[in-house]
Amino acid sequence: MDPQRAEPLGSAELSMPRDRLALQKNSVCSRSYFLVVMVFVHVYIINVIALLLYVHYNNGPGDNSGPLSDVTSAAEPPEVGSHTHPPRAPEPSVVNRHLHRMEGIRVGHVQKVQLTPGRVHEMKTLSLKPLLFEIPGFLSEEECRLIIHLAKLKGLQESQVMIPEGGDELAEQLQISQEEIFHLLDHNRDGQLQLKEVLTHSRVRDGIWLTPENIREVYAGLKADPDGDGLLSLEEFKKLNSSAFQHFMQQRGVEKSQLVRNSKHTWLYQGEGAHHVLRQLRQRVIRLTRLPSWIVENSEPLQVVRYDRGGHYHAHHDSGPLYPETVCYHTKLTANASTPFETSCRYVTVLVYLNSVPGGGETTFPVADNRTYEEMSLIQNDVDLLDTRKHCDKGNLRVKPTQGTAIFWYNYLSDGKGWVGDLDEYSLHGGCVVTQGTKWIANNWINVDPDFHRQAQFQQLMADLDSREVHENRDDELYRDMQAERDHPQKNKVYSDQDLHQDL
Ligand SMILES: [Ca+2]
Ligand SMILES: [Ca+2]
Repeated sequence: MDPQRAEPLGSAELSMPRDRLALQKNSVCSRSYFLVVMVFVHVYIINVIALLLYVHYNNGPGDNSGPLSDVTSAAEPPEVGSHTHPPRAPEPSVVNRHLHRMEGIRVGHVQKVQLTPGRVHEMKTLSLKPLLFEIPGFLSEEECRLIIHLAKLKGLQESQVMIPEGGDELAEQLQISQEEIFHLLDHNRDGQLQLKEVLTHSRVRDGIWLTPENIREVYAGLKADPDGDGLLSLEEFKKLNSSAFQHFMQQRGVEKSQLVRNSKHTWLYQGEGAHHVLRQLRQRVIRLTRLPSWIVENSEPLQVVRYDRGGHYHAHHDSGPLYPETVCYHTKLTANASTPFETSCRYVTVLVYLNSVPGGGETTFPVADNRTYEEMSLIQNDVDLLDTRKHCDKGNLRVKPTQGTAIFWYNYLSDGKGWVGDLDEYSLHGGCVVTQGTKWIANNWINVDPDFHRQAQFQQLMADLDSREVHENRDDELYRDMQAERDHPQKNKVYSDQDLHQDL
């Protein structure tokens, strides 16, 4: 393209020799001949330049403003396992830097979606904050049973192990004084620490889920609140060792029910060569979310979770907030920077219920479609909306586990330009305690770096690895290593998917 650009350049260049030729029409033949040759040379060079420009702009995204211009090759679909796939056409979403986002319309709205040949599914809007949908019959009974079977063959591990003490070291490293911690915790700045201010802090730090009763128990055990007003003053707080809480709880004995989550899980590879049901599930997720296959194919493997009776997962976000310094686990290798904040950048969660649970086990969205979101108001007196063992019934929305039903939601808002924006705090959710039977679910997370440039670099890296045929399961291994490191910093145990393939 771009004849407009090439043409003025060409005519300007050509005009000079033409004039000269006219002025020197009486010159000797050899000189005229020389000029004609020169004109030819000029035309030739201009043609070459025009051709180069044509090639450049045609291969390019057609817009050389901003970061798009140098991610052309990265934006090509990486063609995971391209040696066995038919070539895919470049997706417009790549070029336009636009991720599809469903319209919720209104709560209760039902839209029809075609996910499998010859069948139309119904997708119902459950909430707008977060944007949450329910799709009954997303998986068949047989597919659900098979995925459970594959997970059992692979073997499941505890989802949360006790986190060793280390809070003091961190505080020392950061050189934060007790007084500074006190002021950070004193959210309402009244010079006293209320129970909920202490609770919020404790959970983040050590993964033990403290209830208001636990806190009172710890206060009594450590004689931390001598005036007995249920509040910690700065003086009272200063006398407390910052790891005293955890010491106390551990000596007392922490049961699984007191952890943030109580379940077992495993990861199932979904890339090339995986079981056809797992491949189909991934394709169905692509059709459901309408996100580019090159993003979905390079996202985390399928996580299968089992909650036994008494199992739960207190309310949480699937991904973290985004600060300028935040890097995503999946693009960390390409980010080429050491930053203090890391998160999983799970743009979308697709959760499928693999069985119908006889009692409990609902997925709760405690603040769905709430008018406001405020972290501190999640705990009011003794009602803790985050507590899925005690207060699931007080949340705004609960989804009952029904075999084959999928729910999916966006953990991040849009940035207004078609890419990923801020964390949607309303996506807070948890697994209510299972009171009867066992609950099996499968999670597919779609990872997108909010930094478009880094996501593109990541895609390029994956495409390069693939073209070198480094390892057929390299993306899965990449994720598995990250996940293992995150879940079990001490053990870092990595399971082989080859075992699974051989078993099948
Ligand atoms: Ca306070
Ligand atoms: Ca007190």
